[in-house]
Amino acid sequence: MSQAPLHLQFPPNFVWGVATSSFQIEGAAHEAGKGESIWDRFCKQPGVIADASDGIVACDHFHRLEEDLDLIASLGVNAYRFSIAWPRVRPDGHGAFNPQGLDFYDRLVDGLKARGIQAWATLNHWDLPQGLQDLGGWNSRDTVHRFVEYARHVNDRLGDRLAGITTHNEPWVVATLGHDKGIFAPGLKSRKLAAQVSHHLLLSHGLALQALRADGAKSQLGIVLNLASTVPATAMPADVAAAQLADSHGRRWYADPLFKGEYPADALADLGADAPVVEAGDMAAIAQPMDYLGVNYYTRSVVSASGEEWNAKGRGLPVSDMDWEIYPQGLTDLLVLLKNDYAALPPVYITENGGAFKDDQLSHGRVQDDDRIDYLRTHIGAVAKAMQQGVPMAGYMVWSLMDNFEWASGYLKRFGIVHVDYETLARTPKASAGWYQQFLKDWRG
Ligand code: PNW
Repeated sequence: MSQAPLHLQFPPNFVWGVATSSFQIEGAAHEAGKGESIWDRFCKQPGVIADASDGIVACDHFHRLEEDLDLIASLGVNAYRFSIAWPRVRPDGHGAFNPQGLDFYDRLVDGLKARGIQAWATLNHWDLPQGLQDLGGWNSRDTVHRFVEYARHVNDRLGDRLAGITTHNEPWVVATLGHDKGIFAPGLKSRKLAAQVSHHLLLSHGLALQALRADGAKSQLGIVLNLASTVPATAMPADVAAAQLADSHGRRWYADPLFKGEYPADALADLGADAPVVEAGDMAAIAQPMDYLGVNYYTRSVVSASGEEWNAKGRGLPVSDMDWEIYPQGLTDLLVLLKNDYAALPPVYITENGGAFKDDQLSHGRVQDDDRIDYLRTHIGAVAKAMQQGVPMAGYMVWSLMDNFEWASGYLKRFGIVHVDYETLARTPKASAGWYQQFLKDWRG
């Protein structure tokens, strides 16, 4: 089958962007009245961050805003996805709002507007105010209401210039990696806690959407889920069943409430006494219609009944520097599955896609990251393929604009299309940035 060149497969109104998050790039952890976040606190725990680093300086984006805005513009993207640090806006999460808390984002949003770039703001990319954690964090139903207050405050001040507002980034990661596995902040280890946290995250999403709509919000409103295409390791019935249950705990646990107003029965049964407390009206609130769904895709998930980890590298399959299998077909499969499973599926944005690679070394002032170029090209191709199969695709954003604090991996894993030298904080566009720039130039025609 002959195919048109990749750039011709996307319509003129397609949204192309790069993405970041506040804790991973901003630094200025104790400036301009910012309060402590659970990630500031978590990083102080010995042994939890691979290089024992933190986000106190990170990429120093807070002090390099103009330079970074020019960098974003130089790529030729028409959208930038960033997140707002909740503890900058309301330092302890429940007391007084910080009067200067949104000044930085005000300048960011104006700077994007001046450059003709859409602003897509995420309200919660994991940096919960520590003051709320001290009151129970996402396990407490009160946090749901504090989130709605914060969302309304942001919308009042910035909403007129935001193309999109995302309530939460990857609630599965917050619930499961933060509250069950304990490898992300706040570092807790209880399946029951994680289940309640997931429900409160979803509920706060729904209530925030209701409140923002009542306030007359003009931005597109939605949520971002991390999703993998989940397949059994073999055709054995036990593996098939295990993959189905894993898909229910990962994808359907979030997408079913959002689009069908109910938790998947098999995951609920599997949780048993660990299932969350759900109050009357919660499920209807969660199922507010959304203007879009954001999907973060990195790899597929291969599941076996034995619970054994699928070792893609050991099998000679291509992997990134995170040892995540590089599998673009999984993105097409996932998107088609979403279309088939959810009649109410709104426009879909890939809000994160990218990788950390071993060829990220700066040498003679250049980073020749051919692996990343391959990754981006094939995954953008996978998006085009999904679109041809009727999935309502609306945009694609690369993770990430620049190398940054990769959570438990610290600064050891680099996802940027722009290299950051953590000694000098100099930014150097990698070969992949040049590739993306040229791709977008071709697309604009
Ligand atoms: C996402 N997992 O995190 C986040 O949204 C980004 O902040 C992050 O930098 C990026 O992906 C790369 O990791 C994830 O283990 C972290 O399944 C871990 C997982 C998924 C997503």
